[in-house]
Amino acid sequence: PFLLNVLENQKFLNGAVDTYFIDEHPQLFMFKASQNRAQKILNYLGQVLVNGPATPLATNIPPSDVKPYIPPVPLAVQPPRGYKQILKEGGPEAFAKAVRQHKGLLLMDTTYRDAHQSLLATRIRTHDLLAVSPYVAQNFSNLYSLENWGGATFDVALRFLHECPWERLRDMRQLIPNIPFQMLLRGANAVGYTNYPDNAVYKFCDMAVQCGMDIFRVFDSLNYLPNLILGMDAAGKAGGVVEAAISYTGDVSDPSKTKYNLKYYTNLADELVKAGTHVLAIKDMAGLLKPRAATLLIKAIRDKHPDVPIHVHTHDTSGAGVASMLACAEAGADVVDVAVDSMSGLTSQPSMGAVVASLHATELDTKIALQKVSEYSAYWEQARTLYGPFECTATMKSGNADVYLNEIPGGQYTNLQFQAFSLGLGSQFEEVKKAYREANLLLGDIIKVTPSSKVVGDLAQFMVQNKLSAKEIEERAEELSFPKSVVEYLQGAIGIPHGGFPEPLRSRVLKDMPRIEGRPGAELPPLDFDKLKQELRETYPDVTDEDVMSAAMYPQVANDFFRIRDKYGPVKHLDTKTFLVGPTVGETIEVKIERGKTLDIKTLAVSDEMTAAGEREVFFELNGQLRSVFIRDEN
Ligand code: 3PY
Ligand code: ZN
Repeated sequence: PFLLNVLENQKFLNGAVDTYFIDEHPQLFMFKASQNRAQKILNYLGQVLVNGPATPLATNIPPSDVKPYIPPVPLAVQPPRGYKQILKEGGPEAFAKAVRQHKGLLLMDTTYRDAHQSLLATRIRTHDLLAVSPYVAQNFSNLYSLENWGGATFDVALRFLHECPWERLRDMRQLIPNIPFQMLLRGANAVGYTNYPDNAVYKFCDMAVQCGMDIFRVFDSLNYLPNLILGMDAAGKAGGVVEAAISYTGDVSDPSKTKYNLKYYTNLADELVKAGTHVLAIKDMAGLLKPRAATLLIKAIRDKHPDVPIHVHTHDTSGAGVASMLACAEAGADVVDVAVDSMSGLTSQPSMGAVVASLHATELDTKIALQKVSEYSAYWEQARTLYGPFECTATMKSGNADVYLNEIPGGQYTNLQFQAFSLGLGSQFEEVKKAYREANLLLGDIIKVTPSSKVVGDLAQFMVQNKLSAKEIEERAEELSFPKSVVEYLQGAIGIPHGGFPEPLRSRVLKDMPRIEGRPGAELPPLDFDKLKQELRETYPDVTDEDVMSAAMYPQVANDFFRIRDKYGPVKHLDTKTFLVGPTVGETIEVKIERGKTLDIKTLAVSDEMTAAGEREVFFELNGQLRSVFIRDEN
């Protein structure tokens, strides 16, 4: 109909429009594509109606029926200037300087990444992130950054949400032009669980910057300097702000804990500053940094590095998160991480509203309006109910200070609790936590964060499942068949831990297996992206360079994603309840597949009868027209 309108348009027919009009508006000729997309979406809806959810649901809490209220924003008004503009105009050094000179406390909002990674198994969809993004741009222009990418989001977007993480990043960038975007880069592991060839890490960072990424928090799961430096160099060469992170474990306020003492941390800070980091991050992934330790640690680093911005990350697992972040601020940290109130607490970050209110009218005032935080929080309070199937509060009812004993990182804590409860054994989680502590000591008391935390977790589960004590593990190491991650860790596949590998455990487990000396990625041959692209194009002729990078990170997951995308189209446009559990018969949903193009889909019926081919017919009204799809009944 659009095309006909154009051909009837007198101005167009008179040639009063420039000759590039059609070239510049290819969408005028895209009927086939959008019909195709509509058909694919109907196939998806039919599939969920006939065969149930297309992504596994973890709890029996259903998604709610709410349409989260989005506080209005003035449409034609540009969002205020933010740190993104300072970064754009002056580059990373100027950005770091402005951050260091800022008088009050700056905040990073983790709501778009770590908060839901920790509370909702990373399942928040692009749809719900974008809905509130214009509000964030208008009202939170003085954030240091919005953490909205990396970590587990990349894998989960592809694997469970059937969306492209690169598209998510570009879409957010369009709506939030003024706040720096921040991602979590697992050093030489990029956004995966293993070391990648160096060229893959460099190219990954490059593409992230092209899609709108600004700040790279680079960590290594063993604080292994060569891995850290590789990630820092990749982020820096891509033009990003390098935020090298020291992963924190132990307790610097406890004199009996000597392995990770102040000296260890200040030495590492020296190395990272020497390597040229723009900002120094303390990554307290398990929430072990008590207020008194925070004061000691931040003061010690601040004294040695008066000019480098310090940014602190924590988790609120014990409940002491707000107190610790206030202590950091007072001791000289420039930025701390918070999540909006309704997405904060427990294994997530401490509450934004609590920090904002606590510092109001002090020298460290964040200059963020509590009223705005509350409106933003109200949105997420409702949106969160859509994710009932992944809600950690299905099992987690309170904070838990036992994290100081077991040192389990936030996201993993939630996962292990979920797993233990789903096994239905009352004491299982207590046993796993106890075993986790023992496994950590067996492995030499290591830094625990993705992927080293998985090594410790796997060993802990192995001990619980096989009823093995720490002593038995040591004594019977030669005959036991350890989890793959544990063996690879001991081989040196993710780097070298502080203080070296545990002996005699290592020799007993590995026997004459090969060992990797030094930085693991240095031994990997470069990844041939052209070849990978050609291979993918044989099955998926339209793959983009971004798709190729997804496949480099997660070969199997990306392939499954391409297949699902071919079959079901842009399911990211569906509202979350419909995406998870399908539409309700008799209900009409609106699916905006692009600007100005909305599908109105009414679900009419699913046939009771099956065809000879084992298919059911599902009937819809699509923009007023009757349509049906045939879906194979897999039940
Ligand atoms: C991740 O690697 O995803 C983390 O959040 C580590 O803390
Ligand atoms: Zn975290």
